[in-house]
Formats: sequence, structure tokens, C-alpha cells
Amino acid sequence: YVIKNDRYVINEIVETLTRLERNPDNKIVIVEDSRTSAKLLQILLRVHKYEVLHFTNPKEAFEYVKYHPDVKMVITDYQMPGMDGCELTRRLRRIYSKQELAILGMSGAGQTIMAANFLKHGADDFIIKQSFLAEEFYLRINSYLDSLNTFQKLATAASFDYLTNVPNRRHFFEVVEAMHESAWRHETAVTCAMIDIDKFKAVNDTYGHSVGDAVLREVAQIIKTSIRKSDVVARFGGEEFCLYMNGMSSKNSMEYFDNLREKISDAIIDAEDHKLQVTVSIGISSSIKYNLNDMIEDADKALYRAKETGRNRVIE
Ligand code: GH3
Ligand code: MG
Ligand code: MG
Ligand code: MG
Ligand code: MG
Repeated sequence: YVIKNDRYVINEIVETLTRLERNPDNKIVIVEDSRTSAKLLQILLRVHKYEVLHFTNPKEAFEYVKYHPDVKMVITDYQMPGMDGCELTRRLRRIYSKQELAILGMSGAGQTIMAANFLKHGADDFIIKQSFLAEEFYLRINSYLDSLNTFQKLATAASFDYLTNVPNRRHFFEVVEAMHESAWRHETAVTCAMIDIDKFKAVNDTYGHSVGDAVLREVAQIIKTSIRKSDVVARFGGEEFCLYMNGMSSKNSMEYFDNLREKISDAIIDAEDHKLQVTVSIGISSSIKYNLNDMIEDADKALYRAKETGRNRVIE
């Protein structure tokens, strides 16, 4: 009777917990073939508002985590059918660094020898199953998640432009260098474009700097929503954006950029109490060169010509 009653209570708790608000920033995957042990861990973690997913099969867990970079932590048992916890750790570490994913190995009491094994394969820490109830357990988990979240915030801040929220120049080169090398090897069509707002100084001079900022944000937003997932845009200078597009031929790029130019010049921008319009000049370079910087330079030269010949136009 007591057991039955306990089970009833536990089910009630689980019911309530699944309805609790969770923090999707703290997604944890538990890999544990013993359902009882996993359930306990799951309940305890949910109390602390973690988003928890449980897998009994390590191979399925691996596939899931591989395609879900939002998972912050994997807590894995050692002994499981098909693949042991150390092997799972080793495979995950080939994909995710310690700054991207925390891995905690776990095992039953009396198996502390496992600790070294887990750490050797890339785990951050090791816990003994019976220690779940200790406050130390949460403090440790919390501290791992806190450092990961802080690191990711810093990484984003270092790669994105604060004003427009598009990647900065540094991030552009980090990402595009590799893309460009592969495009060169595979002889893929690529296009590099420089986009510069026309007479932007006049916007600042007439309406003030904060209206200028709003215009910049809006233009960045239009560019961002016009590109494909595989394209990279970055804020290169004050009112200048660079775009790198893979698989974009010269013929298509002229049409694409003229559409973009038109979209920007048609936009009525709401900035503070003003409604205003701006135009952009665009220089493009579609003949691939081994050196990425040479392509950017060509786009820059084309941009200069676009300015010289009257602005609000696209020149290749
Ligand atoms: P052009 O058509 O030749 O490009 O003329 P322009 O006035 O756009 O070019 P110029 O290079 O003379 O001036 C760029 C201006 O952009 C100067 C600067 O005050 C402004 N600017 C640069 N960064 C920012 C920013 O973050 N916010 C604001 N509001 N203005 C900026
Ligand atoms: Mg097991
Ligand atoms: Mg300008
Ligand atoms: Mg200028
Ligand atoms: Mg400029």
C-alpha cells in the first residue's frame, strides 16, 4: 500500500513538473538505460527548471545531440547496450568543444575508477548516481551551464555588430575564408558585393545621429531578410556592408542586387518622428579569384564607380 501510494505521489509530481515552465537555454540530455535511475534524475533536474530529454539508447542520443547544438549538457551512464558512456563522450567531443557542450559521466557507487576513464575521453566531470540528492550536484550542474551560457554570450558579442546585429568584419573572415577556399577548389560561382548607403552623412547632419542609427538598423534588416541561409553579410565599416554569396553567378547577381537596391530605395523608414528614404550604391565582383581580399577589392572598385556615376546603382 505504501509503495502504491508513493508511486501515486511520484506520478503526481511528474505531472506537475512537466507543466512547469522550463528554461530552454538549459537543455540537458540524459543517456541512461535504467529507466528508474533516469526518472529520478529527470524529476530532480526539472524541479530546477532544466529542459530535460531522456534517451535509453546511446546511439539515438548521439544522433540527437549531433543535430541539436542547443543541447548544453549530456549526462551519460557508463554501462549501456550498444555503446558505453566513454565511447559516446569521445564521439561527442569530436563534434563539440568544452565551450559548446558539457559532458558529465556517471556511474554507480564503487565504480569511481570510471572517473579517470570518462575524463580521459573528454568528459568535464564525473558523478556518482547516489549523489543526486546532494546540493553539490545542482551547484556543479549550474556552474557548468552558467559558464557555457556566459561563453556563448561573449562569443556572440565578439562576432556581431552591436548596432545592427549582423556579423562584424572579424566574423565575416572567420566564416568566409573557408567557404571561399572550397568554392575555389570546386569552381563554384561566387559573388562578393559591397553595399554603401548614399550621402549618409547628410542623414546624420539633417536628423541627428540617432536617426542615422535607426536608418542603419533598417537597411541592415532589409539586407538580412533578403539573403539566403548560405550567404554571409557583415557590417564592414560605418555605413558599409559586405555580402558573400555562394553559387551566385554574375548573371543572377546583377538581377538580385538590383532588386535589393530597389527594395532599399522603396522602403519608407520610420525613425523617431521622421519618415525618410535612403538609397544605396552597390559594387559587385563575380569573377572568382583565389584570394578573397582581391575579390573584395574588386567589389570596392566597382562601388567607387557606382558612386562616381551617380549613386543608387549597381556596378560590376
Ligand atoms: P557617399 O554617398 O559617398 O557614400 O556619402 P556618405 O555621406 O555616405 O559617405 P561618407 O563616407 O562621407 O560618410 C559616412 C558617414 O557615415 C559618416 C559618419 O558620420 C556616418 N556613420 C558611420 N558610422 C555610423 C554609425 O554607426 N551611426 C551613424 N548614425 N552614422 C554613422
Ligand atoms: Mg547502465
Ligand atoms: Mg556612404
Ligand atoms: Mg563615402
Ligand atoms: Mg562609406
